[in-house]
Amino acid sequence: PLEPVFTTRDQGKTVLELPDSFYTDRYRNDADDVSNRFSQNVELKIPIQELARKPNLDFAKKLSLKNQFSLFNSNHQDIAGKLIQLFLDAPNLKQFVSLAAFTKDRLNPVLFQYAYAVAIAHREDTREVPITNISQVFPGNFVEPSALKDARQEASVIADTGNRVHVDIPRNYTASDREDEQRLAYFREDIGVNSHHWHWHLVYPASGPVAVVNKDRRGELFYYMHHQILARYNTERFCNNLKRVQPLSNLRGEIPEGYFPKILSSVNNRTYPSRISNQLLRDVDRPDASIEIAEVERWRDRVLASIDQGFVENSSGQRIPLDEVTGIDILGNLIEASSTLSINSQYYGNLHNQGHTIISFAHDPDFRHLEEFGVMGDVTTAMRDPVFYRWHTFVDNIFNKFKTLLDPYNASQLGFDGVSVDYVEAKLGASNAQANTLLTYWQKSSADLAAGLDFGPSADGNIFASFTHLQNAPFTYTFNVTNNGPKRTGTCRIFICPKVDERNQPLRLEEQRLLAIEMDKFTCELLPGENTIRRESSDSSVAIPFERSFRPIGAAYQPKGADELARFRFCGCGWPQHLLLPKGKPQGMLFDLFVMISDYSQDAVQQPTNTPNDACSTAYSFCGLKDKLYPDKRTMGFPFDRRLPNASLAELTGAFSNMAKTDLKIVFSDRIVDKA
Ligand code: CUO
Repeated sequence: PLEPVFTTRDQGKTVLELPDSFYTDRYRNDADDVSNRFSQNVELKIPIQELARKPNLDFAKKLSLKNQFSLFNSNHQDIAGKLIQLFLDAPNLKQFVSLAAFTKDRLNPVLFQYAYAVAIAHREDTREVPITNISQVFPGNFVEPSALKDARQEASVIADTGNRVHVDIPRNYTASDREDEQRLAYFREDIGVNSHHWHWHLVYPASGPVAVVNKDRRGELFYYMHHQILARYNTERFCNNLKRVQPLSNLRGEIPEGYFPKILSSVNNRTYPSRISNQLLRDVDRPDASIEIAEVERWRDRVLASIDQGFVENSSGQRIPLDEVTGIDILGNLIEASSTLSINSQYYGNLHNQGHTIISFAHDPDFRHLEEFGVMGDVTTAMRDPVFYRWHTFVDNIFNKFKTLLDPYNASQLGFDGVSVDYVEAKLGASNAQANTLLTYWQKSSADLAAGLDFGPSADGNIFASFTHLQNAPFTYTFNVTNNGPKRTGTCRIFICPKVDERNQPLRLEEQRLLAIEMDKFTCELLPGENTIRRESSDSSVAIPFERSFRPIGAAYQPKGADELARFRFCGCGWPQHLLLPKGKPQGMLFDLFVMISDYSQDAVQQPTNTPNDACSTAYSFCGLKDKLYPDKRTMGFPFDRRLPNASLAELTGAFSNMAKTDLKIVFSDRIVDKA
């Protein structure tokens, strides 16, 4: 019998030479150019082991190779959980590779890709293995399809020249400017935004083996990461003269926002279904999903009632108090819901996930047109749709309601005796730059999408997609801090808050705190006397650089040293650095730049010993640390996650010497800098 063999071309592209049970095998004796792709022309052949035991894959039967796979669908979640378990159970690396090869072509490709990536992220023996960015595996989910057609034509023409093909992804291709929501398309359809979201849900699966799902403060991070996305989105709306997102609280009304994604599904070569303007939601009754709106409403009411009562009930009827430390974590897992961690999924249901499901099937709720779900059904694509932010605002409001019922922070929680922040600024690198004026602009960049494009003879890493995205000029924070005490450690927390809304009306502190954007968080040593703290914007604890998400053009990027290499390889979770700042306005838009230094002795987390050093999770504010506890003991979003004792931000910083703020102006320049 044939021994399965991996064949590897340059640029790490891997294809399989397959035994006869694989469907790709059909191509073997077809035209030369096709068979070449699977056999000859290879630099390296890696034999793989026979499987010790062939797995029974019947558990995945319900999801055919051509169905869309959704992480919001409970059946699909179950299937994924079993596949992840199977991958984790492989006794060693060789058997894991064989198992991956065996399952890859037998299972739904998106299911496979998800479970395989989760397994790589969680197996001990694959710590060093890179997870290819989702935009590179399934570029159709990110790129306007006519651009792919251009690429296919180009690829066949330049097959032998070795020139790189540049495919231009057009801007503003999903709607015209008749649609107000289109002003935010650059944010919603950003490749970095969507791949971050995919990666986050990969690192924090909602179901599956407990060891994989049960991560420190997972539910709280579900709340906080999505809350921060909304703070950023709302602020971005102000920059574009749009009002805050209205929560989708009423599932019985029309949804004014339509969305026509025009991107390809990864499984059936169709474009994702669209949702017309003013669509009504209906009960979903399909072979692949069934959920009544009334059921979701019932779950919503139960969750809200529990928040009012201050406790939830677990499945044996015990009351679990929703306290200020663990309450948000319990609610996060129960509202999302994580089927593995929800305290009582029978009673509280699956509120957030089933909302995604109902919305994603709005165009064909009873399967009469044989249509699959829209972009809201998939974590890879959901953030493209304006309704994503409406649904998540509804979810976020539930969390915020809980937080609002807690006591406001008091002086002992907020203060840091003897520490005073005397001066704060943020400044661009140029020597003549003005303090506290920052700059955004458009930039054209390239990403290599070849891993997911199989275009015949030249499909060997030669396809680059150029796209235009928002960018910010790098800047440095400088803070002067006086420490009237012994040497000690602080945690420096940096936020920016919009000062006014879309109509130029000043925002109250209670509104500002819900819109506060976390920019960075890091520990700092404070010597007695005066200290100057400097920090680069590129070191942000929320963001990752462009190079981390995509293989950059040519050989230009060479990671320096083992540490950087490790980071480059497997760290795709993190907000894209190019969207670290909101866009601002051409005439400049004012923000409050807020800095707080809290007492590290109250923030510190004792990490378990013997956890391997983690080069990866530099965006720990949003993504945590791999295999470790969340590295900040305060509740996420501190100090803006709860009500504050003062009437305005100026009063707050006036009352606490360890806080300071300054006006920050963000100026947007409407020109495109071409890096592609
Ligand atoms: Cu990330 Cu709704 O949780 O998409």
